[in-house]
Amino acid sequence: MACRHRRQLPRRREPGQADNEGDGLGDVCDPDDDNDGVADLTDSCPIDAPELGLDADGNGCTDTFGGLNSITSGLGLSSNIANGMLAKLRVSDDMEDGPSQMAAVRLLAAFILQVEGQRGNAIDDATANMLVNYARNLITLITD
Ligand SMILES: [Ca+2]
Ligand SMILES: [Ca+2]
Ligand SMILES: [Ca+2]
Ligand SMILES: [Ca+2]
Repeated sequence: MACRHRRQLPRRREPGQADNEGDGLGDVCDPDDDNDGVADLTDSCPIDAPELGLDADGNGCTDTFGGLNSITSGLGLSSNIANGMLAKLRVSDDMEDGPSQMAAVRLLAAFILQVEGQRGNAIDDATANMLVNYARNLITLITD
């Protein structure tokens, strides 16, 4: 379906044109279908806005253990640092569904401490901020 020029038209829903978040701009014409501030072209979840703004990496999706795992894996850290960080995430992820929520939170706190330990060394400042915010978002999601 073509995107019609409708700048002069009043805001209204057009029948037959999907409008995911109901802002009056049909998906075809809407550069951001879920109004999360991440444009469709770069939004990994184009019709799903992150929960409570819990999107530390700005990919347009609610942050997940899997997401932090792949970011951490992709940092190019030396294997002893990366393995320690990834192990904390893996065990925390295993625990958060069970009765060990607090253990999962403690492991994420340990992950944050490890990031802080590498800040300015193996991990640059901006990346460290993102990783810490990401891990905090996971804590929020676990304890919510
Ligand atoms: Ca819309
Ligand atoms: Ca979006
Ligand atoms: Ca995200
Ligand atoms: Ca999104």
